[in-house]
Amino acid sequence: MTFVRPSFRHPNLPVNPLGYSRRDYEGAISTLCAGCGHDSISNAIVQACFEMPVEPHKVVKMSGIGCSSKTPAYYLGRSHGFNAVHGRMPSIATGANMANRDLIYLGVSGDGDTASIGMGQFIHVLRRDLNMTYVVMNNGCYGLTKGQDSATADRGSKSKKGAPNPFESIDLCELAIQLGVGFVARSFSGDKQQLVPLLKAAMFHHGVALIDVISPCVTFNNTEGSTKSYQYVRDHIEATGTFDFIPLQQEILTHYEEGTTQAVRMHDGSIIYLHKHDSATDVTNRRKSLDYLEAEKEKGRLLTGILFLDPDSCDTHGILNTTLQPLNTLTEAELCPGSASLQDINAKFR
Ligand SMILES: Cc1ncc(C[n+]2csc(CCOP(=O)(O)OP(=O)(O)O)c2C)c(N)n1
Ligand code: SF4
Repeated sequence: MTFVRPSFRHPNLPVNPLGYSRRDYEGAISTLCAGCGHDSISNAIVQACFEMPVEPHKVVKMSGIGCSSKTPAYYLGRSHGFNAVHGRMPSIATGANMANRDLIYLGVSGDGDTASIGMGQFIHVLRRDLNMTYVVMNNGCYGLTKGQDSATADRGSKSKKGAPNPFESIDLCELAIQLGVGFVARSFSGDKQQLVPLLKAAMFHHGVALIDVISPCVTFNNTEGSTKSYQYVRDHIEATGTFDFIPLQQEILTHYEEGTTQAVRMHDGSIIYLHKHDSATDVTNRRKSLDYLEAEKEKGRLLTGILFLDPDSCDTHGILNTTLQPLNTLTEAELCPGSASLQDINAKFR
């Protein structure tokens, strides 16, 4: 049996301004369980990259290990890819990004891959503010190894087999806001309308952009007692607002009523318009964002949308003041300017 998509395509498929059809952003046929939330996220990634549009060869897709980390095989078949070992995607992303800052870095991971074995790598890539989009496909369990509770499973939540989880859960978004991340969002795999613009905005953000996507595991964690099931999420979801992402090159047609809209200009001039449900929502204030998240949690609601946004954040290259030219294009003479230069550098540290 083959899972490779046939290359034949209808000659009149619609194309984006770069001349690519949606098919050019797809990958192999998914082997995940039918109904798995991760497949919906893969589709949203394809849609976002097609619509933005990005050149497929300008994207680097990376992951660790897990059902979620298998998904890069199912999208962006013409992009660069690296499937790291369990929980180690951030260090691979850091190395690649340091060598070539000119590409778009898209990492996907699971809640096990990120919040358990990969927690050390995760928090450090956040605090270093690597210029990448980091998507967590969060199902509250280790799907690939048959559904054990993960560190994001809520206390008291119960998967298909086993007892209610006795431990406190880790909220990846709160952690990211505390660590100074400039773009923090939460979404639901079943909400493509919200997820696609979120992905686009995240890829344009300068610095690390975290999107925690609740993505139900239909095989092991979609039961009545689970807080990561389709039913539970649908019953408890609340959004900071609906929003539009307008890339710099695009004509601005959006119009919202005064007083209900927050327009945030991104680093490159693109704009995010947040149409707020509640006029008290201010996603650019770190403390208020944390309060809002906690307040909704107390009400038993799952807050989605953009949770925190700092349009002026600076990525690792900016923090380290590296050259604008990608390091992998520097010549030997530029990289090794000679022992006199080395002595000068050493002298500055004495
Ligand atoms: C070093 C190491 N330890 C443990 C495993 C076994 N293992 C594979 S995937 C996984 C967890 C996957 O969970 P998650 O990241 O949430 O992804 P999901 O499958 O739920 O999408 C574990 C524990 C492994 N592959 N490597
Ligand atoms: S086991 Fe769960 S996470 Fe893995 S593919 Fe199946 S539904 Fe998705």
